[in-house]
Amino acid sequence: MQRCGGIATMMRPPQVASAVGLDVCFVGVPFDLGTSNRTGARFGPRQVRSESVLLRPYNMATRAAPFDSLRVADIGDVAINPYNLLDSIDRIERAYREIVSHGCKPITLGGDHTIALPILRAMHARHGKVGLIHVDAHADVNDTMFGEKIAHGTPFRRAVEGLLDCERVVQIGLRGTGYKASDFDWCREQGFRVVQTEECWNKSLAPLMDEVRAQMGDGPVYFTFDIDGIDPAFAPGTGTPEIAGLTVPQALEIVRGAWGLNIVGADVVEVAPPYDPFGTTALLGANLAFELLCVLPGVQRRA
Ligand SMILES: [Mn+2]
Repeated sequence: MQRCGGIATMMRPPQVASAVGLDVCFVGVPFDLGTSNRTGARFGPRQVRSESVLLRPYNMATRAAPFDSLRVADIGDVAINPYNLLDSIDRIERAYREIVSHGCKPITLGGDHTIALPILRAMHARHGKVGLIHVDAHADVNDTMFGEKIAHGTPFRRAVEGLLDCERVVQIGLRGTGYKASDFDWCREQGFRVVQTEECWNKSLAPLMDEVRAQMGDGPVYFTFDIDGIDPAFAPGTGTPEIAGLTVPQALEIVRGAWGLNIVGADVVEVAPPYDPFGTTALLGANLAFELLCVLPGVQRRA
């Protein structure tokens, strides 16, 4: 792992060199070679860490106290190869295989969504096929992009090819314009539940999450949160924004609604600081990473 180099660690917990002895690690993946539109997500980890210094250790809504029962630290960034996408993907997978080999659950700060593929490969190596809670404006199930099998719009197509328990996949917040009108139907044909953003407008998502918990059952679940699932009014700092997205309270309902599941890892991806002049998107990303920490198995809730 690379050192954070004078930049704040995530929520200012200790920075350590590896996942040995940790229950949970924050880890950055400063990679955006897979973006199709605006680059800049490589700067996400450092800006999310910077904004995270405002966060305090207790969740005032759920009373979750993650630092009271879990050993949590920031292990820095995965050293990617900025000149080679495929080599970077291999480096990321190796880094995550190492993390999970110690029984440590990673909470990743991305990075574009391409990184979900090597992370899921490492999750699969440890846990077998996993369920997936996927919040995003996009399905990210293209077979190829410009002929390339690995890009930020293809990770879940690749993951269907052996990494996912497709009956335990939910995609929430999908919207916008597509390459074909049937784009999201492919997901449904695989067994995914697809909740397009129009189904989410103007209502609480707590009832949806009751159903998602039943869908996920007791098996391992990976939680991937693309910040562009949230409306660009709240999260402008991202590479592929789409209008009419989720609200921040809905995002919190989704994450908090994952409480009790067997979550084996999580990420917040696609925060792109060059389009985030006031740091609000990175601040939101930091809070979502904390909220994800708060629903991991083993976190206690104070009376
Ligand atoms: Mn997206």
